[in-house]
Amino acid sequence: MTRDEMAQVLATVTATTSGKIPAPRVKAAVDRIVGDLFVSIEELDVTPDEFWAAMSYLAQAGQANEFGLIAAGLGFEHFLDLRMDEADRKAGLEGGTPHTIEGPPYVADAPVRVGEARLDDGSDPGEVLFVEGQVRDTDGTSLAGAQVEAWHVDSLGNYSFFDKAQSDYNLRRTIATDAEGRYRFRSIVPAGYGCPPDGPTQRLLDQLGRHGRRPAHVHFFVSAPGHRKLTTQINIDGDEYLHDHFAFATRDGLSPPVVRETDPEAIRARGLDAPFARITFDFVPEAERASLPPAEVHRIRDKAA
Ligand code: MBD
Ligand code: FE
Repeated sequence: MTRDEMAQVLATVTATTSGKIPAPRVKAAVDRIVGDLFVSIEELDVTPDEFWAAMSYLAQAGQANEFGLIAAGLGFEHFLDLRMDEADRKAGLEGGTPHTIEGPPYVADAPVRVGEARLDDGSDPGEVLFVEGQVRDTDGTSLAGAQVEAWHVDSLGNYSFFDKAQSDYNLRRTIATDAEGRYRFRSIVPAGYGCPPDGPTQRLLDQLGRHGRRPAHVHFFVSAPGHRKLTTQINIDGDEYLHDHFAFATRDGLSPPVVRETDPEAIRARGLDAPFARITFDFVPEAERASLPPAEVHRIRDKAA
């Protein structure tokens, strides 16, 4: 088809029939994307069979609730994160903890604890992990009463809620910082993450010659009054997938050292009988100011019934 002919079809299908446009922003996006796809179909000479295979794929991805995974795996979530970075830079923001993508596995309303929490329910035989640190302002002031939401997978690589074999909110807690702005929690060292092996996302990655692995990591939301909500993750340092990452989420400064504690005294002091891992990580959310770009991303998130 010629360019002119394509422009004509596009004009026909994007014409309004009622004379009013209730959602101009939606219309602008849909018109643009439809036009871009017409061009892609033309230039790639996409056959009707291929087009309908793609439609069927999208339906399956929706049914499996994997659009969040696909958004991460195709780099859209990282791209959006980089665009937020650019907007922050232009607004003169600098010096806080780097943010990175949220990913799909957050579940709202995890139990809240003050100062410290245990995230695992005791049934996971994984290595014990202690994580602790402080929430501070960019000027060093400690932030008491900040909320640190943490979530991660078990030693098999699965998130509670999505994995119904785990107890409710296993490995998910909200910790309010103490008077010195400190938080700490006990958990187990998470395994790496892999996309569900039989799911639509992994099927697509297979066809692209890609794996669906992520390094072991812990997700965080950090919220403090007067501060911008921080969405970030720390990786377990040394993981083989640190820099080969299906969701492109690794950023400098987010792989703190893991200290392996083998000293019998230290082990006994924690009431344990085997060596454990320890990570120290401080969070520095940026102060909120008028006319900054929004820090909080709104998306429909899962919620336990
Ligand atoms: C995850 O666990 C995750 O953290 C991201 C970013 C994408 C998919 C799964
Ligand atoms: Fe994750």
